[in-house]
Amino acid sequence: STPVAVVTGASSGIGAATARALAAVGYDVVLGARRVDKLERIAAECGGRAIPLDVTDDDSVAAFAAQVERCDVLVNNAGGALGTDSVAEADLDDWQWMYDVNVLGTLRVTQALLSKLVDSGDGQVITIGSIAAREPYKGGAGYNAAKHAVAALTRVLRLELLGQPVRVCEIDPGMVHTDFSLVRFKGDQAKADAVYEGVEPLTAEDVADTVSWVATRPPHVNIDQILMLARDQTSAQ
Ligand code: NJP
Repeated sequence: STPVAVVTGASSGIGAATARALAAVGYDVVLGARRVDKLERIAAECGGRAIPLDVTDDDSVAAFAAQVERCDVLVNNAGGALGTDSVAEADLDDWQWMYDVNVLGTLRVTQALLSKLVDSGDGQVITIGSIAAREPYKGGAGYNAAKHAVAALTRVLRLELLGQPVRVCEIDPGMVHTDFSLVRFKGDQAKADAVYEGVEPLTAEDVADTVSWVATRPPHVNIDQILMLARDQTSAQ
């Protein structure tokens, strides 16, 4: 029967493109996010199922997972940055959100679907991390810290699963043209646009292609970590 891919944060950007890409290589796709109207539109495009999901809410994650009968690929993509913070002036509410969505969100969804990934006989967890997990950059302390934690979680998970039929991969993109910067700058379009000055960013489809490539490697191949940057991007921008 047809393998199932679950994509979190599939209502826009990388998640939406990934849902389309995995549908195109033969997966039945389950799409989760909070904005159900957008989610349903994208699900219709790729013949998938839209299920409401807030990765910061235990009950929402449990209700989501209960509707997923089978899971061969889990793409932990829901996430983002909020605010431009320094360590000295960190906004604790922004940090709390970044930890809850990126770190605990990844943990909640992975925990909830792990037994189904094992039952698949060839499960894959593919987590969207960030260059921020590798390169510190000024103005993004909370996001840096959160994505470092996501990377640690992902690598420890792989060790815990050795000997079981589940592969674990983290894909760390650099600058990707999505709503990410608009969210980060709390709706300030001019600030969001300024991020891309002088650099042609990756597209969501570029990252989705990579997810799809990872997902279609043979079962004995574990692609551990991928760092993909825009050509003219020097460091974490
Ligand atoms: O951004 P965006 P991206 N529960 O804002 C969802 C990482 N990344 O595609 O809930 C469930 O278009 C939100 O859905 P909704 C980044 O950290 C990006 O760029 O409906 N879902 C939306 O679908 C993130 O991990 C760049 O609002 C929640 C999605 O997350 C991933 O790429 C660079 C949620 C965000 O889509 C995708 O981000 C980098 C919740 N509580 C890493 N909260 C970049 N773009 O430059 C949010 O290094 N979502």
